[in-house]
Amino acid sequence: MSEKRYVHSLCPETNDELVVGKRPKGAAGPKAVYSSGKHIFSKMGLSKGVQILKDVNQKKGFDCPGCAWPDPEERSFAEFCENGAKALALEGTEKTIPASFFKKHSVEELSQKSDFWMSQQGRLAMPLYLAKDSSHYKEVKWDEAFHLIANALRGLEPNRAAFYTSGRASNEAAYLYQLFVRLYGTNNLPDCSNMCHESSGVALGESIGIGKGTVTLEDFNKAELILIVGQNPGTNHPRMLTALQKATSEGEAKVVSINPLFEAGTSSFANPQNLEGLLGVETPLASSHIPVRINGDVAFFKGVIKAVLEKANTSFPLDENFIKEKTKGFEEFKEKALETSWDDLVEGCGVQKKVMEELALTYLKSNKTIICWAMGLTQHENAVSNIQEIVNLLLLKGNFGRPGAGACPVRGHSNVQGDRTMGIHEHPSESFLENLGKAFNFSFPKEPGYNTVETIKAMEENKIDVFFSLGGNFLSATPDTQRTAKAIQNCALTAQVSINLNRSHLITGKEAFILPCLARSEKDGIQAVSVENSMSYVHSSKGNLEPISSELKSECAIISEIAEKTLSGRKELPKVDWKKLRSHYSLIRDLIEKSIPGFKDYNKRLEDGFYLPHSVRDNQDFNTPEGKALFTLHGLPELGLKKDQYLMMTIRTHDQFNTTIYDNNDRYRGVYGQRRIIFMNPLDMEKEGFSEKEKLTIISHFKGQTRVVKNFQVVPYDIPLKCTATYFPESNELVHLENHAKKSYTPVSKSLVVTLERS
Ligand SMILES: Nc1nc2c(c(=O)[nH]1)N[C@H]1C(S)=C(S)[C@@H](COP(=O)(O)OP(=O)(O)OC[C@H]3O[C@@H](n4cnc5c(=O)[nH]c(N)nc54)[C@H](O)[C@@H]3O)O[C@H]1N2
Ligand SMILES: Nc1nc2c(c(=O)[nH]1)N[C@H]1C(S)=C(S)[C@@H](COP(=O)(O)OP(=O)(O)OC[C@H]3O[C@@H](n4cnc5c(=O)[nH]c(N)nc54)[C@H](O)[C@@H]3O)O[C@H]1N2
Ligand SMILES: [Mo]
Repeated sequence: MSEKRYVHSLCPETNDELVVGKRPKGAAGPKAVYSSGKHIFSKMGLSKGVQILKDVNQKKGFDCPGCAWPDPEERSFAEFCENGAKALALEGTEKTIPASFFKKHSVEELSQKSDFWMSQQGRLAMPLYLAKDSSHYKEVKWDEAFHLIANALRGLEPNRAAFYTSGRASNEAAYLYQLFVRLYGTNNLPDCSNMCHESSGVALGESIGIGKGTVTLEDFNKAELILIVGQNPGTNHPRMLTALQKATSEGEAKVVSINPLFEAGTSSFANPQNLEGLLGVETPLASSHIPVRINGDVAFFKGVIKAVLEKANTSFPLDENFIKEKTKGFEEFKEKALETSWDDLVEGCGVQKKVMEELALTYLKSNKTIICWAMGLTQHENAVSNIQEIVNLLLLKGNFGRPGAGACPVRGHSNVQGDRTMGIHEHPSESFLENLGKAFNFSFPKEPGYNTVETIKAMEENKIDVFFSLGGNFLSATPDTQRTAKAIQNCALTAQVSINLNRSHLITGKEAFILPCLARSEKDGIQAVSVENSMSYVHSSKGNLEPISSELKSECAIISEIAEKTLSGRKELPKVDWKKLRSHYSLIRDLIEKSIPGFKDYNKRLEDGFYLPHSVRDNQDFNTPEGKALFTLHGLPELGLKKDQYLMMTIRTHDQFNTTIYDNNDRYRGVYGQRRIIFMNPLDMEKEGFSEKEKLTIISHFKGQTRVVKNFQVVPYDIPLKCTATYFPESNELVHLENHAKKSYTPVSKSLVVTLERS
């Protein structure tokens, strides 16, 4: 094996100049419209650009490949946002990567390029193969690729293969994939959810008996109070701002943001879907902002709960009836909550007692409260506690299964929730396997498989030979990049279904494949697929653009061909007509209907769309073992920062979708030209003697071990003392693999303990 091929850069530095500018007061407005247009029309020309924007998120069109925020019943003519436009521009680009590109550039050479450069190269247009010991990818025929992958799988004990999914796969693709993997004989189905909202699923599952959010979009118009916790909607769910604007201007909702940063989107918003917004007239959104310190949320919500319990009275009571009829554990919960000392709570969250008391009063006065959250809560060691404290607070006033109230984990990838419903889960529930088993009259494997963190460890221990990836960018999205890179290289074969080039194509097993697929916005013959949004609403999605290359296959076609070749001749397995399924997705939906509850008349109901049944939302039924919603008890997380240590969160800029980098700017935070930066409070900078733009080495500490990255430029920022922030994925090298949330195994990418030195 040529050692050289395996010396790679994992996140190369660039020499681009960092410019620190002014931060805008609010989000969207004319600049967002300009930016959308720039991305779309420069990459795909006017007529294709208009075509793509006309159909995105429309009823007969296709689902935006960006985030999982739902579409309103009444659609605007332009039902997309600036960042959706960037995602569309990337998949709708006219540029493809020719075979000559891979002849010219070796894998080693490509790995020296930045993520931004990679995303600018255009769409992958033909299947590619990196043979053992070779330095360059070369074009390969689909049949040969399928044959080689199937052969590698056929020779294996099934648990020596792992099958990753990123949350963009459609319901049909995800269902076929999990069916194939389980027939093959394993539950090794790690997915991006493991790094994302897994903590929400675990927490809600335990507390209220269902791992999904309990509100619909209509609830936002009825709510009296909406808390936005650990989430940056202006960048990551921009269409949520329209819902918040409606809730505050047409409804009566008060919006409170709880975040170390006062993000532009939550402060105010100029809705580009109406004339005032286009001209830049802003609606203030959050009535107040509470700058909690990083990972201060358990302490903060415990404080609010304590004050709610102390201040509840006959004018503003708890929902005693709900507590009595529908919950368990209240008495002990109340006793413990009242015992915690205010000093510990204030120290734990960095917020004054008075502020927690004020929010408690506002909460008591509101009859309908929604609490929203995202990665600011799910990516901590105590992430499950964070979310369960939110549930505790909601339970006190019976904010479940009522209009205008509930829990709203705001999902990331556009179909990440649907993929889970389809069975993309390394630890499927008994009832899921039972239903699948009945549909196929077969006993599927029960032994839990590897989640994302466990997959990397298994690779490290040489327990995985074949790694298959349905979308995503496993290397760059996962923690401990150096270690993960070595682990991946232990595999004999890696294969990825992708639409554009990314770093996981460059850090591979001994043999590797890139299998290019159709994007959401492209025509897949006459077939439509379906997706489920963040609020359990299932609807169809049908691309309208001509595919960029005739060589592309749909995800369903790729999966079913590999399944067919891998499983052929295994007489003990139930018969599945893979060929027929790939030419008629309606038949896949028939199978889904047969094996997953809630999909009755799936094909018929698809065009209009439908909500999946939801025990809590529909009937206030809590399917926990006790049959009630549970009040849960949580200690305060250890603070334990040494004098020279800081907490660091890794967050997204305004110009990226996870590991896909659209540009090097973060307009809403006033940062331009460079991504290798660290935000710091000016008082902390002064204490350390750091000046603006100075280059720092960041050292993370976990259980006596360290990880180091260099040359991150300091940007002074309005962030709580002792808190810092860097961008993902540049700082993933700092996240120790074993540093993950309790119970959910979600990597702790939001509260790293770091020390800082001059580079
Ligand atoms: N344009 C665009 N859209 C996206 C994505 C994208 O990358 N780009 N990614 C998609 C995906 S997969 C996901 S999961 C979502 C992610 O959506 P977000 O969760 O909004 O993404 P992050 O940038 O990780 O932002 C986390 C927010 O939490 C705050 N925060 C961090 N630590 C804490 C804490 O301890 N407590 C509190 N209260 N707040 C904290 C940060 O300041 C930041 O505002 O967005 C989805 N949508
Ligand atoms: N430090 C740190 N790490 C994090 C996070 C963080 O906040 N901080 N966030 C975590 C979160 S929330 C998530 S969800 C993960 C994301 O993890 P992933 O989902 O694995 O990563 P993405 O960057 O979204 O994947 C991008 C790639 O998907 C492929 N792709 C795009 N569209 C399609 C399509 O339609 N079909 C197929 N087959 N492929 C497609 C493209 O080739 C693109 O390069 O990262 C996690 N990692
Ligand atoms: Mo995510």
